[in-house]
Amino acid sequence: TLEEIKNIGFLASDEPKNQFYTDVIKGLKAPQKHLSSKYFYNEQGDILFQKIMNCKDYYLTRAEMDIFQNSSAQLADGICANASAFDLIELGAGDATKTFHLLKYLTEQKANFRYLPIDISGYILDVLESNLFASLPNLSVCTIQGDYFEALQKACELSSNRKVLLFLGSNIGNMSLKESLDFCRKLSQNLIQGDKIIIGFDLKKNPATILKAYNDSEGFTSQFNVNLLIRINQELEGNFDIANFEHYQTYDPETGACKSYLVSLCDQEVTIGSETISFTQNESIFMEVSQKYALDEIEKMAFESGFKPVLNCFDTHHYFVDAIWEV
Ligand code: AVI
Repeated sequence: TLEEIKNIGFLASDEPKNQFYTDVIKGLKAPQKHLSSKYFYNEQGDILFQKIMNCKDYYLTRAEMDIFQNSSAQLADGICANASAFDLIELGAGDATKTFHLLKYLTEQKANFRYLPIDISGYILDVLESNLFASLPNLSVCTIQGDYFEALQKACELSSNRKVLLFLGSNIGNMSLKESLDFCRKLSQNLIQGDKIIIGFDLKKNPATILKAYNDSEGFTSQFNVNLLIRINQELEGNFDIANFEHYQTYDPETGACKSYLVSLCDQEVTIGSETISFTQNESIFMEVSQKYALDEIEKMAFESGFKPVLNCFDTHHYFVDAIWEV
């Protein structure tokens, strides 16, 4: 039932805080220091990500918005919205501003579906739920806070409807190539024949356009990265001096990997709880990958993970693709 699904949120949000501590210490003690970008999204991180999405250099959100604003009918056709009752389950829904256009179209078409947005941020889900209630009062919504798979598995166990997953925003780009393949395999294993997924990929394009999106002139991406150090200070008794770190972004057009780092500007020691981490001048912390794809790489990923490609929807500039795959 929807009530049972809702309870998953409580389980997921009880994840022990020391998982964050363990991951941070492990990452900062590795030969190449690294932190996980999944920890970017505290309340301040959500605010900064909103600013990134609205800034002129970050084209991804506008490109995918273009697809949802102008091709919702095509997307609805691709997922066979009128064929049978289905659950539209969105992984990492955020504020669902793009999905809103599809939800509106489906509601107008009287499609028989429920919307189950999953997100790690309870704050964003609360905002989403009240916005949807105000704008689409007839839509059946059940928000689920938590980790993608925990929440998805439970949602799949508890519902016998056909499933359509949404995994938008190039969130898949924040995984390594191996992780993304494993992730898609796990998705297809949680689905059954006839279920579908709409998955958003940022496409390879002029390298300068990509680099600019992650080196925005307003400095939001830099703040977004540094915010994780501030979060460690606040939540894990850290003492990072953020003035001693600088954001550095790379893009490799051969591999499509766009990577962000924080570089230590001096030799320094940072304590986090009972641990001390030493940095040499110019040593980097790898923060995040935002992988860019070619269409043939996307198709290959579909087949290798147990899906068949159905349809590709593009924005006007062909910067971005929402691919529909079927199990
Ligand atoms: C959420 N994700 C798809 C964003 C991206 O483009 O990789 C996160 C982000 N990092 C820096 N800017 C935006």
